[in-house]
Amino acid sequence: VETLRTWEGRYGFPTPERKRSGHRVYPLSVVPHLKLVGEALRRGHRAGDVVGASEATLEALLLATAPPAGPPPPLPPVSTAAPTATPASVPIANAIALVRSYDAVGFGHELNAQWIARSPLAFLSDYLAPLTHAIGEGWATGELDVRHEHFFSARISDFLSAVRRPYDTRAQGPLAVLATLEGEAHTLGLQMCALVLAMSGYRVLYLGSELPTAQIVQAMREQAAPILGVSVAPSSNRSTGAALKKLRRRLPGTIAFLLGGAGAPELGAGFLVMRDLVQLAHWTRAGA
Ligand code: B12
Repeated sequence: VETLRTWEGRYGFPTPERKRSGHRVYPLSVVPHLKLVGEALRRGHRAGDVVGASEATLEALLLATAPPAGPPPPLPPVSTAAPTATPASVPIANAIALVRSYDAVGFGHELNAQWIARSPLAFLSDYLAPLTHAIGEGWATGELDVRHEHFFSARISDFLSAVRRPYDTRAQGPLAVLATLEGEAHTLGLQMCALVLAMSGYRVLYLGSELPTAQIVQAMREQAAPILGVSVAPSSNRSTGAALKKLRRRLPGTIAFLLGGAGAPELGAGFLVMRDLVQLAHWTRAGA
């Protein structure tokens, strides 16, 4: 009942009838609608996106995100403790075990559980970014191999695209073009950046990895985009700084050029280097 009251206050649904005493009474007719909301939440959609939605919208959403046919999958080994009481290392260790055993279904459940347990920004900053770095550590120490990293990267890339979709459909803000330069294959940081921008209402033109600078310039022109975001991993070489400066010179000075990723060089004026996603979120809130 507590939850229903919160939803009513926040999203205007469900609306109860009132007894003479003032107590709320929920009509039975609202139950099917509530079940649809419950199922959408169970599949990882956020309350803000589904609680106020009509039954028709929810049905369409559930159809689009239908789980594969067959018996329900076993529950993943998620800690039952309250999220705040769980040390960050526990969910990370869980996730690594699921990656190591290529348990796509279990890992999907774990990602959904972590997504629901935190705000989107906390999910990215406190869970997914440390998990991605832990995968890198495991890879470097030989505990994991590149096949595990590929499995992980593919799952995360799918997950980030899926959770971004509802924000993309509603976004009406300035357009941000996102890409990595030639030779740069790391895209997960860029996808995280795309999600933060979309959540803040920015439109995102996500162009992925290894894009020649001339192509980036052309896309920016065609779309009259005011923002460019480029991600640089620590494996990038020395020529990256020069390529970024060249790209900057080919763009109008009014364009906000965001640089992120652990290998992003400090290039001075003309670049906004963001060391983490919280910084990016602040930037978007400040109205860019
Ligand atoms: C996944 C991965 C890969 C995948 C990438 C798949 C994909 N689709 O992205 C593949 C297999 C392709 C790969 C390849 C390589 N990789 Co790699 N990779 C990783 C791993 C595990 C994750 C990388 C990642 O996504 N990090 C992104 C985020 C989580 O971290 P971040 O850079 O700190 O960014 C944060 C912020 O800056 C922000 N952000 C990021 N980008 C942007 C952009 C903007 C605009 C903004 C505002 C913010 C922002 O978001 C993040 C959240 O906090 C890392 C481990 C690690 N520690 O990162 C190794 C790692 C980066 N890779 C490494 C290496 C060596 C390589 C290879 C050279 C391996 C090889 N011998 O072939 C190649 C290079 C390929 C290339 N040409 O680029 C090393 C680099 C070491 C170094 N200092 O040189 C690392 C650190 C692994 C390790 N521990 O050894 N890799």
